[in-house]
Amino acid sequence: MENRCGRVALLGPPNAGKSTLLNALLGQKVTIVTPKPQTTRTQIVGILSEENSQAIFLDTPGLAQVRGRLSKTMNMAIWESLRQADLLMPVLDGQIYVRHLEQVAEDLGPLMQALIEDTRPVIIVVNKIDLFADKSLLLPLFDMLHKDLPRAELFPVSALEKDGIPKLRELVAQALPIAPREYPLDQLSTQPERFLVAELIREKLFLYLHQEVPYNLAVDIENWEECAATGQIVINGLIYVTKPMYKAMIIGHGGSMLKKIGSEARQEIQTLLGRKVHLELWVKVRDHWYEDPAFLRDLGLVAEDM
Ligand SMILES: Nc1nc2c(ncn2[C@@H]2O[C@H](COP(=O)(O)OP(=O)(O)OP(=O)(O)O)[C@@H](O)[C@H]2O)c(=O)[nH]1
Ligand SMILES: [Mg+2]
Repeated sequence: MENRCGRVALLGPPNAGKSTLLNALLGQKVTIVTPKPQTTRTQIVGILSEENSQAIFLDTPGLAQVRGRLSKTMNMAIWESLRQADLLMPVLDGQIYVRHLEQVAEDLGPLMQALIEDTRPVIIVVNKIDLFADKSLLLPLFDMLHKDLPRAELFPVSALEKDGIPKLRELVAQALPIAPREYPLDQLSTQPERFLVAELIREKLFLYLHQEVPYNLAVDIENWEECAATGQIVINGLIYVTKPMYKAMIIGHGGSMLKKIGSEARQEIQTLLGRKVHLELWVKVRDHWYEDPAFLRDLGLVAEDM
């Protein structure tokens, strides 16, 4: 049997479950997930290798408006992923559109237009079907999507409950072009481990901080060392914020917030690395960090070829 290999762009509105879906497809966490929109900030690569296929998934930021240069690089990550893809995979939050069909055009207009003008294969994933019992509610949405884009496959899943995931893996593999594998069988991502560690810290910050605070912070790994005496990996993470007020909120009363975030992040980092980890977090004010292209590049928020 010939090998199939290609890039699959996960695209769609914020919070649709693109990152949850990618982790479910891979059976491992390569990208962070939170209930807040605009969690993903750049293109994240997740590689699914099977006996006769290799799907290179591109997770992307949600299609929406954010401010400044970070928003530019986020948008670039979306359109760049769209350009690179062999297979286009919009992900929609089914629960929203079964109730508000008219919102599809509002949220997805430009993306649907781009897909209509394109000839590449499309699988539209309608996610979060665990949230409603009556699956016939999906029919008007499916009808409309089919009318707009007859060549698209429509596929309902629950990424959270892994419902439909094995079948979706098969469908993706079949839609890829015939081509040799690009990455070794055991490679899961192209992002360095350091980046994923910073992301796991950011995930906990997103979970515990509210309003505008998560959107005004960035995480960088300053130092990463193996301690020969204890066998631990010592990691120093630096959390950048735009205002002293946010620094105080992240640290919390007597350091309690930062302690909780550090302890939860450390547990996940230990699972990822399979090693004992000593994690130290510091918070630093750096005004307008999101406007500094060199800094965004250092943080890994601008992909090499962007
Ligand atoms: N009930 C339910 N919730 C889901 C499902 N998939 C994702 N979620 C939840 O939806 C929220 C957003 O998930 P993400 O995977 O971060 O969404 P995203 O599309 O990557 O979001 P951005 O990165 O912000 O664009 C999280 O709270 C997930 O747990 C699903 O199938 N069912
Ligand atoms: Mg995401």
